[in-house]
Amino acid sequence: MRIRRYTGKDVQEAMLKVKMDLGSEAVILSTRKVRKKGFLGFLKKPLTEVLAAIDDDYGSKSNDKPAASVKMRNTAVLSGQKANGSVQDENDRVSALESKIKQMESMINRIYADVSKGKTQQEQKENEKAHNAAETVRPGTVNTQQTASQTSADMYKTFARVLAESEIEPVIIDRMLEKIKQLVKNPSSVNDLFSAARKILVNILGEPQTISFREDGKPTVVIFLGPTGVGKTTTLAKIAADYSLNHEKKIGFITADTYRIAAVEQLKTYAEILNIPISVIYTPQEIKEAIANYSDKDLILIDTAGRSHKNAEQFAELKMLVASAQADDVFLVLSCNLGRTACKEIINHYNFINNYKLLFTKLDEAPVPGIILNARYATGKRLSYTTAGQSVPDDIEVANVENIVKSILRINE
Ligand SMILES: Nc1nc2c(ncn2[C@@H]2O[C@H](COP(=O)(O)OP(=O)(O)OP(=O)(O)O)[C@@H](O)[C@H]2O)c(=O)[nH]1
Ligand SMILES: [Mg+2]
Repeated sequence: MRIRRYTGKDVQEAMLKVKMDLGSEAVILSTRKVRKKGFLGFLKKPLTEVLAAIDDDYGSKSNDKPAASVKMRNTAVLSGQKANGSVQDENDRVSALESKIKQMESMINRIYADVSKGKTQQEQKENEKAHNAAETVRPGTVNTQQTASQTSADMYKTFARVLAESEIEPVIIDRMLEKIKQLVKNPSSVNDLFSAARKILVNILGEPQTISFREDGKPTVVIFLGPTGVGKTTTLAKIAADYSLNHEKKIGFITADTYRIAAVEQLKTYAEILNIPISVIYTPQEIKEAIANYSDKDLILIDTAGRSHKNAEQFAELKMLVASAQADDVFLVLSCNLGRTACKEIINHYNFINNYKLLFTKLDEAPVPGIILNARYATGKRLSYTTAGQSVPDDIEVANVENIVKSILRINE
């Protein structure tokens, strides 16, 4: 891997130099403001320095192939809205967006490549576990000849086992069994139970809701909360990219995450790529002013520091921040990797918020998304988005309830 530094009067200029020299596959490792060396340097405007890297495999610039076409999946997936304008305008806009997205995608993927490498072994194990479990019971492919000889009791046992393997809370399994026994009096096969369960679960999970925009012309303020490392900042960037690139919303970022050294830089990098202003606040009291400064925006997205719910002092500060922000929408971000007990504990700690939406990340890493059902059942809060990968802005969608249910019930269609 070759690593080089580039400077420019602003980030755009420095990025252009990176692109010209290393091509579009270059990975941005960091950006920072620097001053020219020497006494006079302090009198001049700071420059932007970008540290970029490229794999040696990519060879020289001439071998650097144009970025493959990236489909604007998000446009359809997230909202179904379409941009206006002539075909030419549309083409220009799409190519501009494609190159922006490609740049972001490649940046994120490479920066986290090392982390992913470490996860590969664990993922393999989880895949094997999921595969074995799915092999044990595949409701969609159950042989009716075999099941004809099964008693109803066996069928209910099989059904309960699948739900337990999907890490569904026992109390939910019991309620499901009760309900299904009322609905399906004489099941001819276990498939009858799964068909009934499918409808019940779709109903429990309910219709997902994304950001509810204010209608009074004031900016809609949205705050992202949740435990450490669940993907709050990455998800906020994915949502910002969608609203900024696909719906031309004017966005402002506020970060209250000054706890980790790299946290502000992480959001600043997204802010620079998306051309979104960012303010950093150091105390909960500053948030009102930061929000007021964005009165010309449509959407204000607030990133918070991942806080352990077990640390009373940190959590008290978070509560103050939430109270001062008076956000229109609160997203509680939870990772599908969380264990059942941890998830229950976290949810209990966040019950100081009256109204929030559940947002689940790392669906790609979880063998089964049982936690989604457990959390929805326990809180009664709406589902919103799910994310399934590190790629900004692609790996996010409005929660697909049908797919979540199929995955919980291990239905392969
Ligand atoms: N596999 C996978 N990784 C994800 C997903 N969302 C985020 N990540 C990764 O999770 C890691 C943490 O993401 P962040 O966005 O920094 O998480 P955070 O909640 O802001 O972390 P803190 O601010 O430290 O609490 C990064 O490596 C992300 O790329 C996802 O849906 N799937
Ligand atoms: Mg963060």
